Amino acid sequence: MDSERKFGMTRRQFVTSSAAAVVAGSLSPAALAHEQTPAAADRPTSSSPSRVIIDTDPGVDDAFALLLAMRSPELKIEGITPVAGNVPLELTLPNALRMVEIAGRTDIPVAAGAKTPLTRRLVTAAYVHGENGLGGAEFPEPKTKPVSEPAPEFIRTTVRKHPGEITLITIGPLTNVAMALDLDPDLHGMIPRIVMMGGSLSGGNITPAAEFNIYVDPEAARIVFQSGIPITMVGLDVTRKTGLTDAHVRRLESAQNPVSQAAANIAHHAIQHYREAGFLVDPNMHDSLAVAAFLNPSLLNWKEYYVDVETSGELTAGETLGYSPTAGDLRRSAEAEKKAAQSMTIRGSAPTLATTKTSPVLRDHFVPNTNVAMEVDSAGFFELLIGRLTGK
Ligand SMILES: [Ca+2]
Repeated sequence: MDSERKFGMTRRQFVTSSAAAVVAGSLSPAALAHEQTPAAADRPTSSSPSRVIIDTDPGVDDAFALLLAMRSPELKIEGITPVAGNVPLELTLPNALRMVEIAGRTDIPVAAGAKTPLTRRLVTAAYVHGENGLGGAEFPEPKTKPVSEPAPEFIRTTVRKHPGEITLITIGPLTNVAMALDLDPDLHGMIPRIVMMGGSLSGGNITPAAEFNIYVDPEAARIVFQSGIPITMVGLDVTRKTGLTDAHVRRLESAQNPVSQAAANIAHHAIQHYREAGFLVDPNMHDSLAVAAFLNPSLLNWKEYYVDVETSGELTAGETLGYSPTAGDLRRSAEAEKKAAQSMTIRGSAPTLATTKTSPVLRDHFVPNTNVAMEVDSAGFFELLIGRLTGK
């Protein structure tokens, strides 16, 4: 896909103009007025399944997330959109196709996404996911083909077919989503929510500051966080607490269905890969926790923040910053807290001596754009994950 040509302007111009619009406070009032609904309100409770698109870079934990989603009757998966991330697109695309074949769900369209981040060279995580992205677990070449539409166009047309209905579950770098939002200036108003594995308010994994998905394409992440679409962020703050153990693998192996057998195979290789690398912790199930958070938000505790993304830091690009009038050590009375939220300026770094500019003000008062997962019931999560994969 020639993503550069699909942009009306170059990627760099788009990113710059988007960031400038936000700094100047010129985002549409509609975008700013998005009320943050509690995560529990998103739980698919109605009898008809919830429409979702899953944007992914499989990836060991992506494979688990996809299998969990395809085994969850609460979801109507409108499409899967692989993107370059953990490994290059040449691997994430066939890996996604392998998962739909294993789950017997070749009815789900798979649309190939971006090969590179918006403005950066791709950095992969083969050191975690193995050279093939699945921890070295081998599966046959997929026979299924992707649809002809590139992922950003697929996201655009599918959302437009069901405006206000499709939740995006994003478990990779946000390149495809940012490109879809650029293709169609009205699209953000038709997406009720993004449930994201990404970011962290407690330090990164690929750098001390940044979580991998945001690090790979911080410019795309910034566009998404500033889009006005309400975001549910399942970041390292909680996903670090989900370790896949040998006991889980044994349960997966004991179930005689292709999904649990494939999951056991990937899990076995991933744990082996971790041990060989000298890790004393178990592989985290980052991405399947995001799917689980959509299926059952009560597995996690949530707190509202205004989240923004560092894009220009020499050491910190990809860091997610959570602004809240109640963050840190400050404690106020309820009344003072309400006042503080009204008058809380959300600002960037202090201006340097070399410039006459003032400190960039992102918002002149506190408006939360993100529900951030703060704590997780890890045992409850694994019951859901392993239960769905084994069918028991
Ligand atoms: Ca992923």
